[in-house]
Amino acid sequence: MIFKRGRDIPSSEITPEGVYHDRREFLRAAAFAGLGTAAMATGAFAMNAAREVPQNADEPTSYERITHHNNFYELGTDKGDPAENGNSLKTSPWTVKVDGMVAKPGSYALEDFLKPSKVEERVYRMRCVEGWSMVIPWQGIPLSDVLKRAQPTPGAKYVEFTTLLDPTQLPYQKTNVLTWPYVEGLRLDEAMHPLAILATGIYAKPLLPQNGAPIRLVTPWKYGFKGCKSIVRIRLTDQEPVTAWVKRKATEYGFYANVNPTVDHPRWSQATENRVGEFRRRPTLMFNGYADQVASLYSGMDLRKNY
Ligand SMILES: Nc1nc2c(c(=O)[nH]1)N[C@H]1C(S)=C(S)[C@@H](COP(=O)(O)O)O[C@H]1N2
Ligand SMILES: [Mo]
Repeated sequence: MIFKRGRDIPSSEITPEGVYHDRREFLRAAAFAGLGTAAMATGAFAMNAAREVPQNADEPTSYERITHHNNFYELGTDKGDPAENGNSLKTSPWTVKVDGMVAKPGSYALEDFLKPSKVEERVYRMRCVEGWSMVIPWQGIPLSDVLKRAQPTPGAKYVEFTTLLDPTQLPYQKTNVLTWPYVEGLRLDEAMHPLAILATGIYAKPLLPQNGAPIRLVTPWKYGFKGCKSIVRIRLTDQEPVTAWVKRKATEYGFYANVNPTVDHPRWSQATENRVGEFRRRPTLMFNGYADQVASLYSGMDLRKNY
């Protein structure tokens, strides 16, 4: 079959390299997303380009597993807790505030926050720092969209993300497993990278509370804890954000948190991973397999020091 890239297809519709690794996976993903022929054609176009990069075969993880094996400590520390306790989180109405070092700060109802952007389909490998991994078909908007709209001022260097603070909705905020609210951060250039998205759905369904409804960060080249859930605030700053995990144990959970099979966690190896649902462990890939896209962000940096 020959696909042509239509002239009328905006570049924002082109699936980024490394998302679809083979035709089978692409067609499955396209089918559940209900993509039209034009989008299918562009997907296939990108798929052919991506084929030059060897990738391991990546079957999307089942919806059942994606929604029942979670880390969301505000809803409990066992993997099954967030699915069980998620009902207490009220995800509508929802407000997202964008502030700090931006020319256009604002507080938006979620619908208005999303409206100017086109929701995109991204099938990403995800790797938890604890050693498990999944392949998740996300829907979301590029984080760069939101940042461009807010217009960071020249001194802005970092982006901080904050989860809702409300112990009535997130009952484990009454405990001190972490310092609440959960805070994460990225360098501004990382946040502007096209792979970084704010996700609102999985398998074309709105996010469930356990996955960080109604909107959460996704940075597939980093360990899962960067993916701040149920975000209420995005703040631009000139200081490296002090993240919840850096506060908890900076020697074990660094600010960068790039997936790196050659830098072990102090208490375990990061060389291999357990893809949830699989029996045999797989080798972990540098930057979780996204090195071609993101390695240049870290050129000249000592990744042992900046873990
Ligand atoms: N607010 C908040 N966000 C969070 C966490 C958390 O405990 N609280 N856990 C992180 C960790 S450690 C991982 S691995 C991912 C898991 O996302 P998932 O459950 O959607 O797979 O969420 C991240 N985001
Ligand atoms: Mo994690």
